[in-house]
Amino acid sequence: MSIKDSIYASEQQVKDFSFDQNVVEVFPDMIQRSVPGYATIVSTMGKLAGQYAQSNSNLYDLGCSLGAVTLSMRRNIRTDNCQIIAVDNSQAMIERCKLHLHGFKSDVPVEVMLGDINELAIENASVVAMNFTLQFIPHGQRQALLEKIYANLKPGGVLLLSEKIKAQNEQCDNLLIDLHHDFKRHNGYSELEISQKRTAIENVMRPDPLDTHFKRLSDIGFSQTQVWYQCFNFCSMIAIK
Ligand code: GEK
Repeated sequence: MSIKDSIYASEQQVKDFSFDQNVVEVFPDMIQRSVPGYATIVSTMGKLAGQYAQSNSNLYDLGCSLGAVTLSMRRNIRTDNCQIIAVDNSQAMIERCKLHLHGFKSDVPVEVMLGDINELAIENASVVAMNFTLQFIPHGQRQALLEKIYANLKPGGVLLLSEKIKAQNEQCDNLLIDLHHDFKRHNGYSELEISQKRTAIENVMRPDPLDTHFKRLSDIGFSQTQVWYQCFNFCSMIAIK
């Protein structure tokens, strides 16, 4: 059972958001109540991974947090000789992720690694999943990270990319932000929690517009990019090499 997120329930001097022990404790509740469609996105990413996994290859979960996508991919892999590599640069997340994954049995090997995905060697990949992780990478490093992923994907391999996005203009962006805040209110977050979380996250999470994602992925060489899920300013894409 997950613990209820009340990190921003009391008025406080808001610091920049970080994936520390306090966040780890409440993370499943936090992400479920904050990201529209999170459960659908995670389960569909697993199905897509099952569809695109190639034998004798690696599947990556970059910014794995507690390993939700790793678990979902692991449940769906029917191909021979695949392994999953799950990486996060938060020590607290990685420790809890290991515990979490050990709670479920599977024949698919999983390596859980503490590390910065910008420094990670990606090899022989058929599927690379980034579920709401790229948005935390500084803008100047996004292109190089995606180029590295593309270069080490096998032909026919896929990038599964979920992101919070910015709308084209301020009016539409405000509309999507309002709808998202309404979703959070509906899930029990107070006005104070919504506004303090917004302050905490604004310096660390910087969404790109959908056009920027499409152009970057196509410039890098991906032959097809398709949005398969969007609700308000949250979307999930598949990019095929
Ligand atoms: C899920 N995918 O539940 N290197 C490695 N990890 C990083 C880096 C980096 N440079 N920067 C951020 N992270 C998960 C949810 S959460 C999204 C992903 C959210 C990690 C960070 O520590 C955190 O665990 C994760 O990326 C982002 O399906 O909370 O909105």
